[in-house]
Amino acid sequence: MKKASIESIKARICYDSRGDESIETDVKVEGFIGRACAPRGASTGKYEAVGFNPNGIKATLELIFDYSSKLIGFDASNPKSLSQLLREIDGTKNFSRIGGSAAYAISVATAEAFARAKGVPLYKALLPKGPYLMPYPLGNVLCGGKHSGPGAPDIQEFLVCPLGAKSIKEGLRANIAVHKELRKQIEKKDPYFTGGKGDEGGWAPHIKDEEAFELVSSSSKIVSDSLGVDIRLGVDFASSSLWDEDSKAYVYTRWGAKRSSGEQLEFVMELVKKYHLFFLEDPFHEEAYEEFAELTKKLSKVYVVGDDIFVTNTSRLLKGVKMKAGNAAILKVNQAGTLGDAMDFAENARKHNYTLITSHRSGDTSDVHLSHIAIATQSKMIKSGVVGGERLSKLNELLRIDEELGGCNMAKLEV
Ligand code: 2PG
Ligand code: MG
Repeated sequence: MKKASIESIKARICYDSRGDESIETDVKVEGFIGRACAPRGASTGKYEAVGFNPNGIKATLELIFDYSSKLIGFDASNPKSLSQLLREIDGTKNFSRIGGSAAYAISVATAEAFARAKGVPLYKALLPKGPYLMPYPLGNVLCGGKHSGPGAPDIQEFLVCPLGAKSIKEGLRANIAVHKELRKQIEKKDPYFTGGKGDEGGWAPHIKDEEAFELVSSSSKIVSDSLGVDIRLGVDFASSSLWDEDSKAYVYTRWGAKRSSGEQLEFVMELVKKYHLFFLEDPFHEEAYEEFAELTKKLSKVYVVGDDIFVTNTSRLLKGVKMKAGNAAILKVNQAGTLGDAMDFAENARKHNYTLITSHRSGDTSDVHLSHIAIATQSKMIKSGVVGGERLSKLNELLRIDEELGGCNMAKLEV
């Protein structure tokens, strides 16, 4: 697509779904404004881009103003060259001066402004020739770990995915139905359940992990049978949050269990068998390449997914490729910092046959870019919760894209 340059950049402080401060930018390209507000994680990886300037969000804002003079006039058509320029200006590896939130907001807003200037949707501006396939919605129905209070399970996310869905409409309907059915099941166990939810909109009941597996599994089965759509279970262990370096063990405080790496591997294998899990995110902590490789070798037709271990960083992914650690990767633009870097990560993941899953953050905004990025990176799944305004904004956007494309085929999964 023909070049177009950045005309202005404006930044402000906005709030994310947890009520935490975030950076939003308006970028103007050929008179068209693109706007993006950065999301923020709670279970962040050690190697992610740094969120803000160490002196805080105000210092971050001032730096955006500072950097703008070097960005104005720059070509907005190519996220990768913009990313390179931002890195050069920042002079750091992980955006520790300007902050990853600013890098995110500038790069995503620029891409949106460019798409608007060209009169095409963002996914088409990023992937002009297609093919366009719908990612399967992977939805958090029950929250634990760092996304909920101390009474909820240790495991961070109990996920469902409608693998049998033939369209995004059918898929979203199935996930929402599981979320509703699960509430009924929880209330049967606990008549005083307050309806409390975790950060990503999944229920956050006062139950143990084993019970959570049973309830999510039975709810999915009920919905699967009634809608005639195969629904499978997945888990984000967010193991870096459970790992205790001193005792070299995964500590499940609420469960009352401590598992060595070997025991964790056995535990994960048992869960796969018992609940027919198809998706295992961060089953080990962020340095555990060898354990990831061992588990990947032992399983077939299961996604062993790296989030905190790869942090949307191409060189960390390539180390995984070399060691055969995992077979799938989470893509979070703000982990990388810029959209250009995240797209480079996506290309490498596809090249090495790692299945891509584009993901929200636990603290998110009502922006809809995630859906476009998932399609443009040819992600097979999109992890974006099930309910809640900041989750549904993205899922509803998929419905609009589906309509615009005249009904879009679902991506192909290998499970
Ligand atoms: C994760 C994410 C999103 P956070 O661990 O995958 O679900 O959580 O944004 O808190 O890192
Ligand atoms: Mg994760």
